Amino acid sequence: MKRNRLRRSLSLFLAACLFLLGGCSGLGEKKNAPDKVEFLIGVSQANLIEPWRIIMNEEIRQELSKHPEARLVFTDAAQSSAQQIRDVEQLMQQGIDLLIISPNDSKELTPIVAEAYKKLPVIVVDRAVEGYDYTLYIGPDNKGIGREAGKYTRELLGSGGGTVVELQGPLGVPSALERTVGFREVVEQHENIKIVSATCSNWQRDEAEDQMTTLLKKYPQVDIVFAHSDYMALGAYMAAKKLGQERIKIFGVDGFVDAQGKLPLIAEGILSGTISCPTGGREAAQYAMDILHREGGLPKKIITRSTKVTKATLEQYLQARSGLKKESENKKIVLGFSQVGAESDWRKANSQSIKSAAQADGIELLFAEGDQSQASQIKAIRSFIAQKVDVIAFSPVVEYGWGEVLREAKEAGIPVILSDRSIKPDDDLLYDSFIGSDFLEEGRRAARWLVDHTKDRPQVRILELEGTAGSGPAVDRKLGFAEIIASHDEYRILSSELGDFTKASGESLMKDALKRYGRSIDVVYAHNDDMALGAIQAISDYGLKPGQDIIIVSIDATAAAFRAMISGKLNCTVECTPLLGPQLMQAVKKQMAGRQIPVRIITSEGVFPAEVARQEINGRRY
Ligand code: GYE
Repeated sequence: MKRNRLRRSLSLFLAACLFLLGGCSGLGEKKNAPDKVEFLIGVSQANLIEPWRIIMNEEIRQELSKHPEARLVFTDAAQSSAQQIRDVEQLMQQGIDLLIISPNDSKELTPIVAEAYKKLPVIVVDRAVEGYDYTLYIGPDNKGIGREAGKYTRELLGSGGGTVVELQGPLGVPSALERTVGFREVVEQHENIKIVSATCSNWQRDEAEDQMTTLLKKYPQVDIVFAHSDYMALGAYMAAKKLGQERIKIFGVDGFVDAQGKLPLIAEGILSGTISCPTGGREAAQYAMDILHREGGLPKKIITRSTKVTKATLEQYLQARSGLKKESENKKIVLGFSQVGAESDWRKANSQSIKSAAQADGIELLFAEGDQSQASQIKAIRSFIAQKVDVIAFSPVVEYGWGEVLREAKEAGIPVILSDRSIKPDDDLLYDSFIGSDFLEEGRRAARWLVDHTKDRPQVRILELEGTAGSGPAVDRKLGFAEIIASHDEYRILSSELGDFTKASGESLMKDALKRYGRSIDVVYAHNDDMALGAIQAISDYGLKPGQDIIIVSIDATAAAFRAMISGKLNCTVECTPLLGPQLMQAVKKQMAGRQIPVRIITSEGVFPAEVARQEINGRRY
């Protein structure tokens, strides 16, 4: 009986892949081909021996089949970087309008991706490339997947511990390496858990079966198997079954559904569970059309969400994947938003963006103004819970202290989206997505500009004006800046002063610092433009020329900062866009449609030195 079930599950799994493969073989085919194809999209795939990639291609094909104006061309590099480079060159020669690439190797493919990015939009999926020379990156959090697998392993074993087999993917591949690092971070904290592992060179089922057979003969007392893919987990199951060891609990990674939208490996108890790992194909196709149709609000990076799926949560998981929400679709969405305050031009632009995007999308917005106090925000969130809003979003004024109220929201069944700033500990089970900037990178960019701009000086003494204590942007902008200047001995921080992102705090801190340090201040690094503008005022009052006697670099890129650069008083501002409203509403609508939303959406940003201010200011939107 069970043998038939196994055979059926195996055939279902393979049928799912063959179905998808068959779908791929119609590459470039177009039913009811339109009169005029507007866009040609090239998809450069690293290989097609991994089921995960077959499914990624099929998701792209299925999503783009909704767009008759687009045609697809797929290439398969068959695990060769040299071949993939040739594939990209050939696609470029074919005149593609956009490239979707899943690199065979991050480092080897970085140059050709940067080359392509000079000429057309490039979406990188799964393995990233080095640097930021691409339009959009979409990928999973593989270390997070490993940690989730570690937590599940400990849950399955209980306090008594036991013996665990880890069937790894090829450790030369970042995804496998990160999964095992995350997994062991969690499991090795438990002294009663023994791990034995084996590596599978190509994520294949039959190799996993062979490896598992060898391990079971050597370690007959195995309790749990964690395989880096469901396909490999199936191989482990077949080995355990062959050796009469069905009691072993086996789980994998991926969580693909078959042609019927089911997950038989879990439904039929072949696997105890899986950690989902979206391929990013559907999202890549959706954003490709947004880019080609010049839609605004494009993020820079999207990290897809991975969740543990078991028989108990399977129905909810399948519904989230299909996006079929039982509730009536035409119900007006009610969004509760708790704002930090009105401390800066950036914040005012952020509030305006959220209000206008909600209005444009027909979302009822309950907007709670903050006074830069966590207590007020927690009170506002609790009021949203009491009002049973559909979704809660907020910009946490500080990183810590949100666990209790977010658990209350979770218990009330209300999804939470973080906008602008994030929380610590970063427990993404307490929120559904974080849409915001990479503050670490903003701090690095400010320092890189400064070093480039002052590298001939024998010494550079810096006054740092910090944002609100304990806030995500202040913490990370400080770290990012310090990381870059650490490798330049001639740069040193004279003093770091705690501000609160307001112009007034910038002015008073600068006034005090000038009394203490006078002309020994060479540079002011302000965590936002408003504090920089306050400092500029204090420097002028002191009798020095801001932007000349003292160089000033800040972050946000507000209109006032551009005006200050044009008047020669500010030297550079690093962009941190407040225009998060459209992306937030997109995420809210997807959440309400029952679709999974990325756990992290990082916005796209640039660096604006004074010399470009005049030409750029008219194009600015905040
Ligand atoms: O830089 C500052 C605002 O959280 C990124 O907060 C935001 C920061 C921004 O007050 O101007």
